[in-house]
Amino acid sequence: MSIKMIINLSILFLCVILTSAEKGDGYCDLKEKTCDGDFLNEKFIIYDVNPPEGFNLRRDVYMRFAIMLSEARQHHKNWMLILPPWYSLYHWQTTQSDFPLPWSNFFDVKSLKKFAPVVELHEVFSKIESNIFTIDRLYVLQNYPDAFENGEFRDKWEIGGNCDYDGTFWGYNNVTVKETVCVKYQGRISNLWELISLNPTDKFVMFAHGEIPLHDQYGTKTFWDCRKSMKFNKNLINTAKKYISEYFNCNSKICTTYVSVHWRRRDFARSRKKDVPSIKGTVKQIDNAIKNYNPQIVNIFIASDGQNSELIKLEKQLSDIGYKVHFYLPTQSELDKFKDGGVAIIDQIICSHAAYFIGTYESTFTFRIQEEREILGFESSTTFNRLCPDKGRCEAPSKWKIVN
Ligand SMILES: Nc1nc2c(ncn2[C@@H]2O[C@H](COP(=O)(O)OP(=O)(O)O)[C@@H](O)[C@H]2O)c(=O)[nH]1
Ligand SMILES: [Mg+2]
Repeated sequence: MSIKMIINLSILFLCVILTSAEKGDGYCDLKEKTCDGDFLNEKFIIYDVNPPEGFNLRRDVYMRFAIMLSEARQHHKNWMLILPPWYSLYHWQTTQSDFPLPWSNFFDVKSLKKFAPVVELHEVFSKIESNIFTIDRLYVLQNYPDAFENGEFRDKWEIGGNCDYDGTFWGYNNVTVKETVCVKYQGRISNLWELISLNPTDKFVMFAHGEIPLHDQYGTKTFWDCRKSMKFNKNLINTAKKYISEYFNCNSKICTTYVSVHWRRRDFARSRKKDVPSIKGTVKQIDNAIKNYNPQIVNIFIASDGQNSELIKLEKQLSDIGYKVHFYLPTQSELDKFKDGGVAIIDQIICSHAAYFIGTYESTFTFRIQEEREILGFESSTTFNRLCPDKGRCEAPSKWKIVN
């Protein structure tokens, strides 16, 4: 046996030990030299989402794939999930980034890796030999025209038809695909393995319209374990904590000194007119909620994508009846650093720690705040509250309680 072979074998051995040792504490990090063996043996899935979808729906799509990949590990499938970078989101109107942003800008990727075998796309780029990243097969998922065939919704998929990939490969121009396959798909995400198994030699597989496959199970312990692993980037947390401490004099997880509201406007106020209140209606509902919950509270934190003119009106009307209204207004350097995506997360963190929260009906931005509050341990009556329309029915929000 040559010295070179011995060294190679030792590295392989070390890698096996490290990978198994790491199982309890996360998955192999491709940046570690010891994981090179893994890169050769691993296969990779990456996905893209319907271009107009926002950040918080995309977080749920991530969870579907992360859970699918984490469960696959338990059946010794050597697949990893590549985290699709954030690029040019429709709602990011102040600071559109010219380049794709990695997940580490927003999340604690080490924590994600503790739950699922995930890698950033730039980590993969640094491992491949070519300048071009070639995806073996791109499955463009499409909805069936009729989800309820014979009145029944059932899991199914079918290859065929016409389709185009309508995305941008996360802003990269060095990405190509060898083969594109159109697939009509409905039902649980784990059925994607059936598709993948049709081409067992594929190493890099991509799914476009990753929002189409659904969670196998929603709200289970595994769901919440995955959700808990989605910790935010430390700088965002620290900025939010500093704000809470400064304006609401609270340094604990569960604050008692302010109420928070997520007031979703823009496309929501236009397309869901019957679910959202007017400014006057919003003021009345916030005032009633505080009077019922704790009339001592005067501080209100508002997170919103609303226009300045609307926010000024809302602030004035609340101040007129004795409240102190707060918004998180980033400095220019914070905006440059965190971008719209980070600022939105800071808004969410501040909402999450408030004594009482009122959200917008069926907004995924609101859902993510509610989940965070469940994780923090708030009484659910302080979390699952919504703004109602000025007139007409006001359905209670669904309560997704944590399972530990
Ligand atoms: N900073 C900030 N941005 C918001 C707020 N509400 C909505 N947005 C922006 O609008 C986007 C809404 O899309 P999405 O995350 O899918 O949530 P949804 O459309 O409300 O379900 C967010 O990702 C943010 O970029 C808010 O309260 N504060
Ligand atoms: Mg949305």
